Order: sequence, then structure tokens, then C-alpha cells
Amino acid sequence: MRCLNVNIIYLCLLSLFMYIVSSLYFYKKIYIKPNTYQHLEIYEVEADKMLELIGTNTIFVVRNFTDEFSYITPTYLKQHYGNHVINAHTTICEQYSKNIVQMTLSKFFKKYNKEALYIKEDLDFMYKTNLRKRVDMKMRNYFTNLFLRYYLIWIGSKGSKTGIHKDMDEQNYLFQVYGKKKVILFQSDNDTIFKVRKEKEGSASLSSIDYWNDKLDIPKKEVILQAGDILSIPSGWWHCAENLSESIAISCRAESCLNMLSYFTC
Ligand SMILES: O=C(O)CCC(=O)C(=O)O
Repeated sequence: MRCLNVNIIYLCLLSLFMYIVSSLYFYKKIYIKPNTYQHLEIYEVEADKMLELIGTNTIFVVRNFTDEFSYITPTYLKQHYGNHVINAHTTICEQYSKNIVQMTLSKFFKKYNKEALYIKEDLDFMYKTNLRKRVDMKMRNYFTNLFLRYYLIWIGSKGSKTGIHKDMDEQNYLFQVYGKKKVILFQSDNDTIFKVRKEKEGSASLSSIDYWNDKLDIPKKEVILQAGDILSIPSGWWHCAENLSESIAISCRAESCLNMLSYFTC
């Protein structure tokens, strides 16, 4: 008898799950139009507008979003986490093969004024140093309806670069903590012109075009981020970046609840 009851509960839960998944499937089919990448505009907005823009495929920058993390400087990181072992990229890994050198953070800061070195998208560092917790405390006030927030740190010398790629996370907020960074965004619905590489980096597609050396005739816009600014790059926009000075940035990647659930319906 007890076994029968448990089976009935399982059956009810399964039906409920199937109901939610099929509703989302039809909702997606009927209401959610695929994003287009034909209209490239970078808007400057105030922080209180950010939530309204989630899911609207709008690229925007909030100037002086916060100076709460201005204490995160190369000197601070060296003093507190100098012994941490990090992976330093010596190449533009999106366009070329990866060359990663392991070293302590102290050594990285010693070397990074002499050659272009880049600690890229480091999730581990955020966890081990407890920075993740501190940054999330701030971000969760702004991104109340976002699910699965995770944070990646980018620490680079002047002139270090990220090659052309597009990310598929629904939300990608690039928060400039220290120094200056140029981000270049491209307008195109046509992936073939980016000569997409076979390799992927997580969910990111990579282009084999080197923006700084190859000819590239695609409409583009640039934005310069100063310390305290945050840039939203919605999923699917091809972009690349160059650090115009020593630079520390943290990207916040996230999914809305609806988007998370709708993965079941793909
Ligand atoms: O800061 C960078 O070098 C690149 C950032 C980026 O491409 C991203 O967050 O998707």
C-alpha cells in the first residue's frame, strides 16, 4: 500500500514536470523570437535601468556602477594572494593555440610589465580568495531575478588581449575593477564571416580572425571601460578586448530562471 502511494506521488511529480517542460516549449516557440545581431548600439544607462534591460538583447554600459571594489589593485592582490599559483596566457588563445605558463601571482606581477601576460576567466581564483563571496554580495542587489551567478577574474598587462569570440551565457556583465579596457563589438548575423574555429572554449565560439592583424570589414563599435564601469554583453554578440593599461576585471555570468528552465525544452 505504502509502495503504491509512493508510486502515485512520483507519477504526479513526473506529470507536473512534463507539464512545465511542454508549457515552456510552446512559450518559447510562440513568444521568444531569436535574437538578431543587425542593429549594433551601445547605450549608456543608469544602474536602476539594468534590470529592465535583462533579456532584451541590449548592449549597455553603466558608468561608475560602483567604486566598492576599488581596493582590488595589483598591489592588494600581490600582498594578499601573492603565493597563489595562477595560469598566465602568453598568446591570444581565442585565435591561436593556447600557451599557458603556471607561476605564482607575485611572479606574474613581476613579469607582466615586460611581456603581455593575461590571467583569463579565472573562476578558481575567485573562489580560493573569497572574492566571489564579496562580489556576489554586491551583485545580487542588482541582479535579483538572475539565477546561477558565477564570477570570473581577468588580470592582464597593458596590451594583453582577448580575441574575437561570442559567449552563449544569457547574461554577461563585464565589470572593470582597475585600469582601462577597450571592448570592440561587431554587428553581424552571419557567423561564416568570422571563420569560426572548430575548437570551443566552454560554450564560447571562437573566430580564427585576428582583429589586430587581419583585415576585417564588419561594422563595429568600441567602448572604453574605466575602473568602476560595467558593460553588458548579451549572448551571441561577437566581441574582443584589449587592455589599455594594467587591468583587472570581473565578469558576472548569469541565467534568468526562465532561461534555465527552458534548457530542458531545447
Ligand atoms: O576582458 C576581456 O579581455 C574579455 C572579456 C570578455 O570577452 C567577456 O567577458 O566575454
